[in-house]
Amino acid sequence: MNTREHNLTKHWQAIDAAHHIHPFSDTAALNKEGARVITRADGVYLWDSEGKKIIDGMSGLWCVQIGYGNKDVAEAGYEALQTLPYYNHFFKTTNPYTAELAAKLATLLPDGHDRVLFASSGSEANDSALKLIRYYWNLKKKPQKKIHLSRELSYHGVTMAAASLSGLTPMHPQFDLPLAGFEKVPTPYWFGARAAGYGDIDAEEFGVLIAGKLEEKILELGADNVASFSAEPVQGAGGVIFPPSTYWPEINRICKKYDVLLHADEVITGFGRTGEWFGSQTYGIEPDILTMAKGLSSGYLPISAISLGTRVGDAIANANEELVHGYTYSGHPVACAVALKNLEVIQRLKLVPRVKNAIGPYMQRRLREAFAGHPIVGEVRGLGLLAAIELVPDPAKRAFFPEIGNVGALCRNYCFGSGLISRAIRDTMVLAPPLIVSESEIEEIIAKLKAAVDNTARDLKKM
Ligand code: PXG
Repeated sequence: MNTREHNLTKHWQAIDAAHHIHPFSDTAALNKEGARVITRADGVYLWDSEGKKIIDGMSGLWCVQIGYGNKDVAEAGYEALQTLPYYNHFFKTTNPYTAELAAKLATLLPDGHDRVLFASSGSEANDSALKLIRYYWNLKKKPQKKIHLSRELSYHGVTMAAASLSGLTPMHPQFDLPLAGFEKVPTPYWFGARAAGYGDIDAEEFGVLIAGKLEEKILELGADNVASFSAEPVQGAGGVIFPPSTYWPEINRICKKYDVLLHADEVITGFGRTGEWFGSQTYGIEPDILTMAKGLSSGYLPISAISLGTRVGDAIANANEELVHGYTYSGHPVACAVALKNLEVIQRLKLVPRVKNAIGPYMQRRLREAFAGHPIVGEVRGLGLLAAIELVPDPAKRAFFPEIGNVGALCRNYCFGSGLISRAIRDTMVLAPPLIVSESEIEEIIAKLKAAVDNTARDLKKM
């Protein structure tokens, strides 16, 4: 080991521990251990300050669609920094980068989504979406439509409103959330259906049943009081939950029937992850409003957007009054230049059809082959470059480990130890590699994950 690097690791860990509070972390416990210091990245690989090479099975936080180190995107950012490092859109101004990006998005988004607003993170985009939903109903003279519905286990971000919208309950008590006016409905998590007391229900039947819970909730609250239903096309941080094919058509129907705006949170599913540009296109979702972030710039710079379908877009664009909303960094020119180049790279490399027809099906097939008949794997599910492996005590039973999360954490630690980043959500191992991942890199990811799951099974005396 290079001692200079080693000393620097200790130095960075020490100043980080003294001065930096990390997201979603137990600060005291982390500081005792010392944070891993990531110093560079290229393609699907990261390197830490000790020189260790790590394969990134999670695209950072589900965002680096084009992989790390893309020079075209770096140069587009550098050029914009030199040309127009900052200007805003508040006082009757725009700039070429922002206008071009807005127009480009209109060509990729679901039909009717011709107008966008910009922000800098997924949380901000969702917060903005909820404000725009409230404004829409005020414009329509239905100010009593104010309740925001969303699903259990959903993740929509951390601002006061986005955290209130989120259905992952541990996000609430520290902050006295949710705010008033946020209500939850169940999610179509078929693998967990038996454990949740739904018995041996068929997946497609379960999709209709769970969609029906939205209708029940709307009727209970009164359709006149319900503003919107927000959902991720595929739930990400809640456990990579793919809806049965019957679910979304029912949700479209119910939202239309009760005049509830449908908000698709595409922060993870946008930009090719499921084999189409947006998960709404994969599942035939007809959103009135859609939020995106992460893959919009492949994470190279912070930028997010809110797109408006015809109904909401027309109402807001023709309101004939000032829209009293916007951030200093809405449509930041450098972030827009980077996002625009990122979209060009995704198109030039044909990454979206590649995920749909080639690398996505390859990863899905190889994962199922690797874990077929494994003593602690209850299910392998996935679509495109998104997958989940359920670790369970007895694969025949579709029941969970009694102390949820311990086995997942054990397996994740084996992954880290072998130089693979995979995320454990409860006891579900999750993969979302960059869309540029090669077949041999998929093989490396699966071999490491398989070894980690085998080691976990041995520790549990199941192998
Ligand atoms: N919506 C969805 C669907 C997300 O996945 C957000 C909104 C919020 O985005 P920002 O940019 O405000 O973070 C997200 C973010 C995890 C993890 O551990 C997932 C996210 C963020 C951090 C960690 O899976 N998703």
